Amino acid sequence: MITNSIYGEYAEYLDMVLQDLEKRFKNFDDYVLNETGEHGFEHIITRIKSDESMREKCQRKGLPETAHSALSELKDAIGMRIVTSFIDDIYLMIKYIKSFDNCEVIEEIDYIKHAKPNGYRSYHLILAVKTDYPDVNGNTPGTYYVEIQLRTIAMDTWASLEHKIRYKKDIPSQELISSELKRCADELASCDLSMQTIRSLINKAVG
Ligand code: 0O2
Repeated sequence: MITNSIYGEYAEYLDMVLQDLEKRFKNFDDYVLNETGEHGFEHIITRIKSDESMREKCQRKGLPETAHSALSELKDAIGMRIVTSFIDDIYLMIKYIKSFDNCEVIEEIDYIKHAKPNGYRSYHLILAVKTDYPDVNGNTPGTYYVEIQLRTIAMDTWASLEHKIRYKKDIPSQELISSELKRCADELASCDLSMQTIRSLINKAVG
């Protein structure tokens, strides 16, 4: 098959990997809901990195624009963002993800315990998923990589708004804006902690 996509003949497998994982998370949510009466997470957003963004990232990283760079050197062609209500839900999800039998967490960064200097908070994982499909290194079963970001609603709100305004160039008072953004991130983080505490108190009170 002739294709102009940077993902080449492997493009067709990316959605399948994503859908399989999404199904597992939905099953987990049903299980948690059944056990606790509460959802395991709020919602999931998925994306395959666009051809244009992946080519731009290859250029930025000094890599050739090939399927090998996109699917083996770089590991975020397939992306999932899991948004939870509370901080504890994030760590419960991570425990669940680590229990998958055909997946291995090969990288993890806790930007919640160690926020970025600008205030960004989220938990990032790179998952190596063993699949039934061929991969770009000539293996069948092949390995596909998935970047998973886990955040609370508050962290997601901040990241979405910051992402929207970050790309506006020539902003006056850049320093003031950065410090205000950081202040907002810290206030939201403090709310997350308070909401977590309130939830724990309620759960303890009702048994
Ligand atoms: P998209 O479309 O969201 O994937 P790099 O990927 O090289 O730029 P690195 O070090 O590999 O960076 O990964 P990093 O910084 O740990 O995480 C990359 C992704 O996390 C970003 O993807 C964002 O989704 C999110 N992210 C990281 N830092 C910030 C931040 O300060 N603000 C916001 N809003 N999001 C952030 P991309 O590349 O933006 O694209």
